[in-house]
Amino acid sequence: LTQDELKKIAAYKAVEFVESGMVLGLGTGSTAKHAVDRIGELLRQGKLNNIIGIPTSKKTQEQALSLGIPLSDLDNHPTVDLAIDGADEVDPHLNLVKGRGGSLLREKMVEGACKKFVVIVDESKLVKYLGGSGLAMPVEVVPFCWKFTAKKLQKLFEDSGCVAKLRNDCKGEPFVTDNGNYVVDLYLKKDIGDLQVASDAILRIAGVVEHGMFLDMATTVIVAGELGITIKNK
Ligand code: DER
Repeated sequence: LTQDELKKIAAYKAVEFVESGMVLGLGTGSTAKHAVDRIGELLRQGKLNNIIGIPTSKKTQEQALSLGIPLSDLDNHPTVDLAIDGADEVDPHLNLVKGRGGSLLREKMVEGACKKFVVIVDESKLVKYLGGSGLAMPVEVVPFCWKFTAKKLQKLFEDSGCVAKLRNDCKGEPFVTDNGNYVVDLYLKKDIGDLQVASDAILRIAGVVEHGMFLDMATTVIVAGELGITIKNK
C-alpha cells in the first residue's frame, strides 16, 4: 500500500465517526483532504445531512466549498462536535506535532474548541518523542523582527541542539500563513523534555503567535499501517 492509500484508509475510518447534524472541524493537509472528500461524497449520496464544516485553512475552505459542504466559523459555532485532521508526528501519549502545512493556528483554534478530536495518520508519523523525526517543529511568529524571535526560540532549546529556520515558499520568499504571519521551523536533535514547560516557554516569547505542539488535545488517533488500522484512544 502506498503512503497515500494508508492516509485514505485512516481518513475514511475517521469519517465513520461523523453523524448527521454535526458541526465538523475540517482539517488541513494531504490526509485530511481524503476525509473532507469523503464527507462531501456522503453528503452528495444523502448518507449524511445537516453537516456544518468549520475549515482550518483557506485551502480546506476552498476544497469544502467545491464539494458543496455548508461552511461556517468559530464565531458562529464556538463549540465543534468533532474535528478530523492529520498530524506530522504522534508520540505515545497522543501528543502531536502539526503545522508543517502552515495551518497550525487555525487548526489549534478549531481543534481546541471541539468535543472530539480524531487524528488520522499513516504509521510513518509515529515517533518516540516530539521533535524525534528530526523534521520541522513549526512556530508561527509575527513578521516584525522575526530574526529576533527566531534567535530566542533557538536559544530556548539550545541544549537540544535546536536550529531555527525561517520557512520560505517555493519562490524563496518568506512563507506567509493564512493569518499574515511567518513560520519559524525548529529542528531538534534531542528530546526537549517536559512538553508543557516547553510550550509555556515558547508562548512567553512576545513575537510568537502559536506553536505546532498539540498537547493533550487528540481524543482518538487512527493509525493506518501495512498490517491494518490501529485506533488509539486518550
Ligand atoms: O500542517 C498540518 O497541520 C497538517 O495537518 C499536517 O500535520 C499533516 O499533513 P499531512 O496529512 O499532509 O501529512
